[in-house]
Amino acid sequence: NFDKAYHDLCNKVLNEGKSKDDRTGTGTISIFGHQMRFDLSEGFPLLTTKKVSFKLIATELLWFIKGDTNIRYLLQYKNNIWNEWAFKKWIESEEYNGPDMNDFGRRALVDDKFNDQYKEQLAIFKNKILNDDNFMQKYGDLGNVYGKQWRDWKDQDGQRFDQLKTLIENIKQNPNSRRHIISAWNPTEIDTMALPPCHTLFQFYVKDGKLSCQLYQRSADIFLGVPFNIASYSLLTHLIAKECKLEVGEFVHTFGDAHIYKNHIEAIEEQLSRDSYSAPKLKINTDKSLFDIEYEDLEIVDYQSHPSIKAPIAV
Ligand code: DHF
Ligand code: TMP
Repeated sequence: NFDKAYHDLCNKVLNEGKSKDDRTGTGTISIFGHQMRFDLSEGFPLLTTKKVSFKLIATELLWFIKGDTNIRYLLQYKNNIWNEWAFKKWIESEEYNGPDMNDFGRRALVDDKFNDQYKEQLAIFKNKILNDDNFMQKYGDLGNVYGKQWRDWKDQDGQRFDQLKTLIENIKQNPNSRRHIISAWNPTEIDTMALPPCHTLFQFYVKDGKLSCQLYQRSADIFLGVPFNIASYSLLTHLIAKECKLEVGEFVHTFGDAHIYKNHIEAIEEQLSRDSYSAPKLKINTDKSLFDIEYEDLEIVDYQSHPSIKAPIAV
């Protein structure tokens, strides 16, 4: 049962984690190094002890696969998960002349009047990303984040390299290879990114006609990020397996700094008090290639879950 691996991680961090300050000023409890395994032939690992949105996960993954780094595509699917990091670049720019939005993530939590102003500015921002092409190109882009590195890595001579296409060709032609790797961590481009990649590097492994994937996640927000990351890489494994005419094997999830933000502890305890349901199933209702699949081709069936649990994200 997939929820158990996640609950075990939560319990380990709650019990053994040490208090650690972090970039966002929120404060965490953290451990360094952990691994979970999910056998994808047993079902699709969308957590059931809280409701997790498959739509947000799938549209984000398809956005990476397209090589897109601009949040307009996400907003077109009503996916708001990357807004804060684009908004931050906008309010720190020369052109922004609205009310002071410095440190908006933390101030919005403690100051109701500020929160109203922030909501208003964010709504204006989203509207301009969706409707103003120039503005979208300038301020909707998160820099050279995942999609760019997966599909259009640039070497020192400016030559482009498509890691994802190359990976798929290599899996097809030389399944036994131990070099099926994609890296989103491009050290000389980190300073262009709105957020340096958390899911940093992943490797595929083929045995007995089954495709497995292991992810190294350098930094993991256990309550908000990890449920998305598990499902996202599991979906990617299904999509690549289908493309390579393989069955799915395991998703192995390896962590560096795995942390629970201090303002998520109550939410996690609520989730841990719940019993899990059996896992849902993924259906891919198309024979399109991986590069052409759209959200509408994907379906999660038999997903029964407890209600969602809201918690603030650390920006
Ligand atoms: N920053 C931090 N501090 N933690 C993250 O997990 C994180 N993830 C990012 C970007 N920056 C981050 C990208 N992925 C949500 C989930 C994943 C994600 C960003 C945000 C999130 O807020 N999930 C909510 C629902 C959001 C909604 O419905 O719009 C949740 O309850 O799962
Ligand atoms: P950091 O760059 O200071 O490590 O902050 C990134 C935060 O975002 C950290 O809490 C981890 C979290 N995160 C995830 O857990 N999963 C993700 O997919 C992303 C993008 C971020």
